[in-house]
Amino acid sequence: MRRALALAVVLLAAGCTVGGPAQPTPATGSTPGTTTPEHTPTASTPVVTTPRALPDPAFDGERALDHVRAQVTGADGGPRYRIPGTEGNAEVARYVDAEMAALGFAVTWHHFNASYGCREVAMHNVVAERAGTSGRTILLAAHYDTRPVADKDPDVGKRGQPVLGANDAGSGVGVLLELARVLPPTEDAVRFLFFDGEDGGGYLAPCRTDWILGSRAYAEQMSAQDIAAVRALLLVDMVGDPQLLLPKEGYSASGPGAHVQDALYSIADQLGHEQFVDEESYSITDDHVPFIERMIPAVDLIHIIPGDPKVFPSWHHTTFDDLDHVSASSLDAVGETIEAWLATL
Ligand code: 1BN
Ligand code: ZN
Repeated sequence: MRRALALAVVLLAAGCTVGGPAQPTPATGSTPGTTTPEHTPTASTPVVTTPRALPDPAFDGERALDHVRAQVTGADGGPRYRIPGTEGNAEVARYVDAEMAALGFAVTWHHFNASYGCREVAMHNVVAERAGTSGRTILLAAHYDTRPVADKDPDVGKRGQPVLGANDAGSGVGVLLELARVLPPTEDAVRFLFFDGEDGGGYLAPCRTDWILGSRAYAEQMSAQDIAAVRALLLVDMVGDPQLLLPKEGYSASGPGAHVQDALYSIADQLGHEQFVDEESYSITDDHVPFIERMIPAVDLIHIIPGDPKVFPSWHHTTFDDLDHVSASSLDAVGETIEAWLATL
């Protein structure tokens, strides 16, 4: 929400829609979109440049940051961890449910059980949908659970403590909740997926847990018809660092969503968001992978440090993943880019 924009956007691979049935009523008042002729790029089709005025982004990074604060702060003002199977986790699932319902979305919970640590845990993905008219669906996703152990903390004595997850969980959810408020009109249905059970993997003691449990459970139960209707899945994870860097995540770049990734980076470039680094980087086992396995075009926007063998920022999976490492301006850059991309559909 910074400035009036009148940009000519290269819409190669942006997948514009044909003007057709009336737009579904947006959940809240938002700028009416425009439509342009269909262009579905293939290897043999030429580059087509379509002049397009992007509407002034309505996304507000400060509001997204408010949602991050709300997640990490308990009713007593202390830290709220969102470890699967805990009350803090359920509280934030209810917070997401309430926020999305208040915006007019149809909210359901996808319940599943998964092995986590040494026991079976009841988990829940929160699903919120705005109906469309095109028969196609856009999926927007983030995980809301947090890691039970800060196993990369520089202080060995703190490695058994939980991660607050202001960035690693909080930032993605914050962006999606604010995006839901300003969601542009689309002919496609828009389904928000808030995943549980993403961040329990990679540590051994005392019992092994896997990553991406909620997204895997959700993708596995989707019908072939539901899968076929999905136009794209966009995942946001760890997008709040003041020094945010978003090179192109590898599985996204080499998978069926490469054209969606290209479109997003083109739009970010037009908007001047330098956090988006137009080079391919590491492949991350994140919540987009179960969808790529089902051949859905899926893109992960995740903070990776290009060329750094440590891959992630220094606060990752430490007790430093707190509000001091989340900035409204980075949330704004990511939210504005996704908002503008949605407006091209
Ligand atoms: C992303 C955020 N991830 C965890 N927290 C995914 C991940 C999987 C990261 C494997 C490192 C290794
Ligand atoms: Zn994590």
